[in-house]
Amino acid sequence: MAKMFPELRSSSVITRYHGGEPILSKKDIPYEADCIFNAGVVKFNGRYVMAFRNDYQFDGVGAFGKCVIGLAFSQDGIHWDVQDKPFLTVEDLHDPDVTKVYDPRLIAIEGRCYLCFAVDTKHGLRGGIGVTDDFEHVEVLSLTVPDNRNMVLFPEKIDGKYVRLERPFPVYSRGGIDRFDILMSKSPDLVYWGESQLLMGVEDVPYANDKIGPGAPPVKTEAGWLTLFHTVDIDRTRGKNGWEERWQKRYCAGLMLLDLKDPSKIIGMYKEPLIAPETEYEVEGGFRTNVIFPGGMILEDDGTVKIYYGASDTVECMATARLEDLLGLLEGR
Ligand code: BMA
Repeated sequence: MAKMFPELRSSSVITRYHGGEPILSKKDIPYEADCIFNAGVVKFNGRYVMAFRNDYQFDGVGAFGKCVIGLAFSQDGIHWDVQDKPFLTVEDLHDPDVTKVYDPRLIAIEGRCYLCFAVDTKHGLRGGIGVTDDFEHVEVLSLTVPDNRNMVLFPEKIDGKYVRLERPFPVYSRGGIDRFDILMSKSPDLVYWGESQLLMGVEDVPYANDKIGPGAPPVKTEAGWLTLFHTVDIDRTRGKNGWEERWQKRYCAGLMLLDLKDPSKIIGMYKEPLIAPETEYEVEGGFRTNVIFPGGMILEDDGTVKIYYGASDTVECMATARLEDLLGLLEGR
């Protein structure tokens, strides 16, 4: 039987903004919206940009009829002006196979803004990479084969190549259950990807027993690439909430450090969750329970780190920490 983790707590170096109150939720959206979560955030040309997921038209049972990606701008990374229409929809992809776009991440590379996103199709889940220069249109550069998602890009080329972290879903070869790991691939042009290799297995995370996946795009520090990932532990005794008959998973945010020159080397990992679900919004205020889903991390000039995460698939929240405190958590350095 899988190991259980009854109590998981957030690190004391983390401070939740306003005690865990959302920084963005449906009341802030000027068009039809219900659940606002799993956002990507980047600092780009002097302002903060957020791409967020909006699930709406809840069927009252367990699913939403619509899901779009919205966009917001901010001067301080906390208060947001939401654009008056969605940024990326299923229709924008002009592909009859696509049924849903969601879970965006934003990355600035060489003066352009890139978007990674998940795509559900009638033939599997795919990971998309797009680029925008005007924050009106997205040019889609590539889509993975199924099943893969949770992709993040590094903010610069390493050894002349673009690098991404990703999370395929190898169900067939993993015993028919969730045992999903983080892989890394490289590309000369963001279109053709290869040199794929395992970065971290779920068994390498002491507090996960189900799956892991990339979270926020890596941030460059003198010590290495600092990055957040999500982790899932499952406990079969967990029960019902508002969304599903049996929601037995808990999502946390994890922290690791990758070698600057060779990011396939993990040079530090915090052996406990950086953020575990604890506040009302995170534990039971949403459509799901116990979900922290990190999608953005920004290092400010004064050494403060802003961490953006979806809480229980319903609202977007933020926490801060000092870079030196985050680095101090990492074992193996
Ligand atoms: C994952 C994704 C995320 C979501 C999480 C928790 O599989 O679908 O978008 O936040 O589950 O429900």
